Amino acid sequence: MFLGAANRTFAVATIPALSIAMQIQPQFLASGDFDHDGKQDLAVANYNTKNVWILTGKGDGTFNTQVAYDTGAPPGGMAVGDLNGDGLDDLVAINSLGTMNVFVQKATGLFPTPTPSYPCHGGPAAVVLGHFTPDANLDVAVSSDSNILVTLIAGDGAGKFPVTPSSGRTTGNVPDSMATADFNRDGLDDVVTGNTVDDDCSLLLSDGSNLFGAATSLPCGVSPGAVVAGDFNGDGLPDIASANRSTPAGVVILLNTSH
Ligand SMILES: [Ca+2]
Ligand SMILES: [Ca+2]
Ligand SMILES: [Ca+2]
Ligand SMILES: [Ca+2]
Repeated sequence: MFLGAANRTFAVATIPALSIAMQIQPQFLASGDFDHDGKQDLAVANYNTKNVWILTGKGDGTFNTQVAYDTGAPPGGMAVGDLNGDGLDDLVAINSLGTMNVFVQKATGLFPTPTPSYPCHGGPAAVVLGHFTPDANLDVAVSSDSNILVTLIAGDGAGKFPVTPSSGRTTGNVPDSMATADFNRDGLDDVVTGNTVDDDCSLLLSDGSNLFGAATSLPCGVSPGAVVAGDFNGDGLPDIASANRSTPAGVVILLNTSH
């Protein structure tokens, strides 16, 4: 772990439990305040042991002993947001069974057990939270690298996902990474996937239903293994950057021209 310092160098610290427990195969990390004490905590998705660890932060760069939550299947990507509007960070974790585990923070901190799970189709690759439908509730989008699609899972504003998601929208092959922003500035968040086999990105605009609109292919280099959204030219419109892991390797910037 690297601690930020005023001179922008970093001091290296390692969480011993993570460095010695190799058999747990940590697959993904997310941060949030999961016990609402004002100190940042870590969530660790452990692929081999099929659980998520929560390490509550002490506020000095060290962490308390983990609390483990079973996920029933090897977890992969995670995302943090406030699913029920109570101001407390919640967590979703997708797993290899094609479901997502939902962690809604209790008033007393941390999460109830067992963790409820909801279907999200196929072998999920990436997950993001956003306002994809025209209500105030936070929703989930999951990309599947086995089914080559993105699924929209509408939240009910109480931390539940009662509507079985539609079969999803086809993307380019294989949507290993995903990012979200309101790319067309219509008030609904949209998603973009990085497709490592088709060498493109898929832009899926929210159309106000419980399904994204059909994907548009964007040229974003060769084998884009990661994609992020951000306003890189300061015009107020979210742009896209992708990291390309095949020759020619590099980062491609797609500036948003939808004024
Ligand atoms: Ca905390
Ligand atoms: Ca919450
Ligand atoms: Ca939009
Ligand atoms: Ca821009």
